[in-house]
Amino acid sequence: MDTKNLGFDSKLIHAGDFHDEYGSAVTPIYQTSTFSFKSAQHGADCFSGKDKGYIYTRIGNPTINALENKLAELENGYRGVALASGMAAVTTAYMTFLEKGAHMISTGAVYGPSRAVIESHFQKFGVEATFTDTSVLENIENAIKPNTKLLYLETPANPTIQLTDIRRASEIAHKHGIIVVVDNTFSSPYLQKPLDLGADVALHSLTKFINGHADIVGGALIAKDEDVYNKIRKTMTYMGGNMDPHQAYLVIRGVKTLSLRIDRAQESAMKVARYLENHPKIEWIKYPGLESFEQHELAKEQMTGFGSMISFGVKGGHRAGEIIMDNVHLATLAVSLGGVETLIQHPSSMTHAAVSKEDKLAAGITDGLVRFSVGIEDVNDIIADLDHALAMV
Ligand code: LCS
Repeated sequence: MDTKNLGFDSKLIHAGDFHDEYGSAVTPIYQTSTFSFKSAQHGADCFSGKDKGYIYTRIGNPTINALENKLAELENGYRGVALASGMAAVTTAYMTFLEKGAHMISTGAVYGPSRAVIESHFQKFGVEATFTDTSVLENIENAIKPNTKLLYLETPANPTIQLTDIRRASEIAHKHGIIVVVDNTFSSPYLQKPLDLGADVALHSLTKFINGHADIVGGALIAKDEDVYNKIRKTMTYMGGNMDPHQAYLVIRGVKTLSLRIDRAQESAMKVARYLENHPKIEWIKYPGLESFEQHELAKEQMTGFGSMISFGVKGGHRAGEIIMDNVHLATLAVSLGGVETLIQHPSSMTHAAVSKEDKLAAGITDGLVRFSVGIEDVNDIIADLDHALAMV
């Protein structure tokens, strides 16, 4: 079925999917590492590209390709590459667009390991990086050098929820021939489409909203055109960060309910955010849906919804945050986000522990910051849980 002209919800269900010769209702799992050739000539033709037949699962697999095609349609991209984890997607993007002596500019408040891997691994190959507050466009302009090859944006950023204007940042980068990669994990294509806003690649930790059920780890890169796609595919195939067919099958299953899950979670997140905003023990709160959020207008411009990620600080700093985390019962104290269950965590000592204290503070990741991922439980239960924990402070 040609799904290109269908609506987003229909694409969630049908895009990329195929039915086998038995009429399977869903895309089957091709749990095989390799594929037999019909003849020696056929094998040679598959390798030369003359025949599009499958060769080996690291290079390509029908179940994995079905997911890649679905994600590409959801992001309005050319094609996608699925990977073993979100970090495999991050490092594959870095490997593809950086080289010896290259410089990259990145949002300062990115997921901790997305920053730490540059400092711990890529710098030893001569890569330089500037981590800056990309919500201020002049910071991007000022950071550009003759050797800048990559602008890496995370918006909303983990865990500060800071937004970067994807359209204007991409315009600046493209004037200098710089590739733009946007980590779209916090929004998913249901709420934000980086490629439509001018980026070259949309990146995902599929572990989060897209799979949505906290039962797999996965990642993806979706390219805006064939040239960018071919470069990414080649890096993934050589580096070997491919997804597994069973993992792909679970993501295909999980993503079908993406819009239903996000609709519920963000409706609840708005109520939770209003509750926290009015609570006397809350010092500050960041949620793009609140009028008090300083980039509320940008959120309305580039996102179609405000998502379900909230950051807040409790009066009393880190110790007060610890009391909340130790006294919630419905919310699970765990890293990750974007699943059907509500999660709470402390970025400074958990997800961003690998980033130095000075760099964390410069990026706005303070000791008192608590991150809350609103799930799809009854919102009254989520608020009652927070209310009980806040009473303990
Ligand atoms: N990008 C973002 C924005 C993320 O939040 C994460 C993981 C990744 C990339 C990496 O994806 P993974 O390899 O884990 O699939 N974020 C996590 C977090 O905030 N808590 O635990 C993992």
